[in-house]
Amino acid sequence: SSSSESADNGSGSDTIAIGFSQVGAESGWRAANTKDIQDTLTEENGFKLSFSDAQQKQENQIQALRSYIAQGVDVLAFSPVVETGWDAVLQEAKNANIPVILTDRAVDTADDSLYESFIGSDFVEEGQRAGQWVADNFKDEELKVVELQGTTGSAPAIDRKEGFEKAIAGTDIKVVDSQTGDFTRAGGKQVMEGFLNSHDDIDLVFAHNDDMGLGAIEAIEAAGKKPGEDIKIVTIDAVKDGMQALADGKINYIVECNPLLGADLAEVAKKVVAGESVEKRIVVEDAAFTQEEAEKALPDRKY
Ligand code: GYE
Repeated sequence: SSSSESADNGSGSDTIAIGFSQVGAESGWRAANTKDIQDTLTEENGFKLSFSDAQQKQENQIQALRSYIAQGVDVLAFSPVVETGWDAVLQEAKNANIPVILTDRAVDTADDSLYESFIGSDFVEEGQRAGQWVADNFKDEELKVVELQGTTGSAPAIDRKEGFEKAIAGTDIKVVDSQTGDFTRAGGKQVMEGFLNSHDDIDLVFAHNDDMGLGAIEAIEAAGKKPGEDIKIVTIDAVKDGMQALADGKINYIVECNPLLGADLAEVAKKVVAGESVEKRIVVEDAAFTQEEAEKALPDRKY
């Protein structure tokens, strides 16, 4: 069994060997998520964590998962960079009797017995809340929106787009352009520069994360316009830099995405290894912030 393997590999029979494949280091959100996982899955807490950064490449994640399977870890966890293309490696884990826990992002698979649990936010709802704020505040206006999408094919990019579109359906709020900025600040800046060149009448930016919104702020300022006033900005995540820009009036609204998934992951991993049943889907709760609320929340913000 997997627990006797953990005794064999010298980590002690009570220690859980866990292999974690992280998406990358693309954003402030990701940095907070990585720190929380590394701070929680400690030896003190009963874990021997092997951690790797896939630099936003699926092939790197598959390679990392295969090497953890070969090492015979007790449990695998990962945040899948994109939704599709996991069935083969998940089947390999299953054949090796190694349970898999998904954190943060979902996979798209016909066979959901290939993983034990998925811990993370409801991204459709996040997009919907962002769109609802726009609809509530500008419902009687013709509004031209540009969208900075997250990584193509990733669960948060697909779902946030869908949720936002649902919320603005039937209004005069129109998404006139939408491209990926790969969840990075540099990507957001570059795509926003292109948008500013091809549209002279942008009213609002919907960015799938704070970092791309922060990149858009740079592009808007370089074009001689005022972010938050001439061009409104709505983002998702609520990491420190985003919250600061919100409090400073450069962003108008942020829907939170909670990156602190370590505690839930530790609990689910312990249960799975002990053979106890776990919930298939654990939805993490998110808040949302206006400019005034960001100002109040900032001093106590942990990430
Ligand atoms: O919103 C973004 C990060 O998967 C929820 O990935 C996560 C997203 C997060 O790059 O900042």
